[in-house]
Amino acid sequence: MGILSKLKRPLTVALAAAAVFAAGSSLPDRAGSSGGLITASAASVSVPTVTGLKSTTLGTDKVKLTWNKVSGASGYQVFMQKNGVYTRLISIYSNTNTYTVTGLPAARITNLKVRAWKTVNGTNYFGALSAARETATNPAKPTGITSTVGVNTVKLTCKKQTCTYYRAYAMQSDGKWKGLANSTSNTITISGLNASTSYKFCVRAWQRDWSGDDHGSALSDTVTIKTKAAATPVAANGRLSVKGANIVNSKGNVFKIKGMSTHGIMWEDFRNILSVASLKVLRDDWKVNTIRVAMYTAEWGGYTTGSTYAATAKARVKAAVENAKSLGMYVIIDWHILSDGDPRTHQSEAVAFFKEMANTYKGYNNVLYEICNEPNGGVTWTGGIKSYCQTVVNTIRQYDKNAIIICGTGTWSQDIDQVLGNRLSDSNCVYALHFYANTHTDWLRNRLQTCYSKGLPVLVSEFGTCDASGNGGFNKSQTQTWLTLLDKLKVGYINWSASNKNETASAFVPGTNLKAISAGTSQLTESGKLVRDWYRNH
Ligand code: IDC
Repeated sequence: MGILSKLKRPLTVALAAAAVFAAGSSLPDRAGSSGGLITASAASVSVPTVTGLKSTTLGTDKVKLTWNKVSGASGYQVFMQKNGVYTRLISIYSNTNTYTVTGLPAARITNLKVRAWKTVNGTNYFGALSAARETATNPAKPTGITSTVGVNTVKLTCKKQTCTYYRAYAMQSDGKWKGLANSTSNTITISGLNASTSYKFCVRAWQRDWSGDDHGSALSDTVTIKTKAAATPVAANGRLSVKGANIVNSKGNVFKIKGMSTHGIMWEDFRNILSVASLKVLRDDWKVNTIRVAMYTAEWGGYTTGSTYAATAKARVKAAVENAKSLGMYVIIDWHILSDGDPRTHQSEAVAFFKEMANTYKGYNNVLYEICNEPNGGVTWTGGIKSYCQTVVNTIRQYDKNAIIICGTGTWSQDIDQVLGNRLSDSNCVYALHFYANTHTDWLRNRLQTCYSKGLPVLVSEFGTCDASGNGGFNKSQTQTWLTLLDKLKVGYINWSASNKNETASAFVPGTNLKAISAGTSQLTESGKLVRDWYRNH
């Protein structure tokens, strides 16, 4: 039988000892372990067991005990458990009911018991030991805090010390500390933080006692930490390139372009979406990684319709490239042919334009070139588009060896199948497939799947959620069927359009200030809501 269970016996234990004694000399150090034990006459003196033993931890080295007084007691003895044995700490020679244990180490589990005694006719009679009070001193204040800072996480490390666990706290806006994360090691990881945000943290060490109560240290000194800026799409992925039927990042992992296209940038209002503020909303709230800058060539105000228009368009393209670069977004410079049908109509202007662009942006890793939006009017891949593309690609490659070049295909960029077995010699080209969900359905999806399975790199550099006219016929389910397929193939897509024109394809309601769009859905059309929601979740 162990000493602990012996001590639990609810007996009146009498110890033979001198009537007068000095503390610690003639009273036993171990409860129930003295010689000269119970006598027949002693058994008649009853000393009740101490009850109501309570404690308050006072800092790192003291525990204050209180208990219910035993009536008629001559004094008390306080016992502390050491190496599994309750050993006497003190004999108190009066009927008092408090004692403060001092000189304890920090974070020390401290189990205490008290018993009363009565001295009758020179003999000391002891009550049983009380129930144990299980407590602990507080751990020391954590020191030496260092941090490892991430975008959404911070790891705090403090000097290792005695305790059960460490807890990190963050200062709230009301000035109060809020516990965030625990760790049994001296490194605590705090997650779920916002990027580019300053936080005040501190650490507290906790010691758990045997009854399950935790005793906290003083708070460490405060550390102020700013989380890192979120990696931008370009910072995270670097230069894109074509690998097999997909676009990959600089590490060779498949990268899915999720983009918004402007409407025509010759229109003052529509080009406003290219402001840093609005692009940032598209990047952060919409999860867009690519902006397509649609520079019409032949429509009103288009690049080929006059030198003033050309100069204006070029300046806007350049501003857009810089804004996208500053936000780490990919940008597509789109030679937006439409009514000019055959790309060869303005081939010489295209060559001059892309020569300048490639020379200017050869060192940029966020620029892609789309060299003919939508050939149409009967021109086929082999009947003119391919030769145009090869000429412009060769021009670009004189300067920029690395940028992806997007080549339009026949019938408003639907005839990707014409490219099968007839690709350009340049391996860093992708071929454009455009769809409008209420017009182009299974038959065009099947064409995509066939071409993809044969290894043709395709990019949906433009899609609408509605009729091909851009107005009417919003079709949510066809859009979702398309996007589901594209996600499965990891083929990128870019929505027409991030504009506020009063037409179904527009993402923003008429009147929206495109220069400073808001996050959230309050400015969005049905189409805008569908696209934003998809982009945020896929
Ligand atoms: C449409 C615009 C519309 C404009 C018209 C002509 O949405 O406001 O009046 O061009 O400039 C495309 C073209 C794209 C079209 C779009 C919708 O690439 O320029 O925009 N579309 O018709 N191909 C298929 C559809």
